[in-house]
Amino acid sequence: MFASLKAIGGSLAGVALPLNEHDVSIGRDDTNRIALADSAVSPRHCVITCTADQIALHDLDPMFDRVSRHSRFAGLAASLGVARPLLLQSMYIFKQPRIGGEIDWHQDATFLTTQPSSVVGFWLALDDADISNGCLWALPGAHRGPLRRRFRYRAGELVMETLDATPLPSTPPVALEVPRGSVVVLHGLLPHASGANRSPRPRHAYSLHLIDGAATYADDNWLQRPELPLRGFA
Ligand SMILES: O=C(O)CCC(=O)C(=O)O
Repeated sequence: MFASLKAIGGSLAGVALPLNEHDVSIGRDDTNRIALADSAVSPRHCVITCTADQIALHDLDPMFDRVSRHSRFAGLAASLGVARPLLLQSMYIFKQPRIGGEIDWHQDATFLTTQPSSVVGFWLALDDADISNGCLWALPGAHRGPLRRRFRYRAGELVMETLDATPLPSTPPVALEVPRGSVVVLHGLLPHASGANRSPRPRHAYSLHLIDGAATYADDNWLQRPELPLRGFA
């Protein structure tokens, strides 16, 4: 199992989120089962995602397909004015009791760039999320600022490129404490982060990122889906 996790982690190193070096990205193993790491393997937290050629839970797994294409998510996207929603990327995030690590401040558009920017995150709390088990944090109003970084291919290499060195505003961050079953909607330019899970309780979440098909998807984004065309909510 560890070998296949390493292989998957290698192919995804740091792509889905700004993972710390101890975090483990996991996906489908050699036999196409979802591969899970336990705390012996992952000292921090675990993210289930898919290998580069098996991109998204919502397009690969019937249960995640059903949840992701629920009419309430479709209605939410419509109410946000997303003209032609395309479900781009999804992941199941485990923040395990006491060992779940923090996720640094980032903007989702760093990883999923379109012109104009259109990425929206739907973050579904599968457990009550609070400060003690590593809830999300956000900087209110900071989505009005620039996109600061891009994680993209340059000359065949994945690089983190600084676009705008404007520091994050000094506004106090707000903890997005939510009960299980809540959806947090994340604007693609909103700087957000999450804390470590120092509690005895898990903090699981399902995160789905969509873009507007009316925008142009960058051809140097880390995530390209040539063999798995993007679909909307239908
Ligand atoms: O669940 C987390 O801890 C972070 C999730 C996140 O940053 C995202 O879904 O964009």
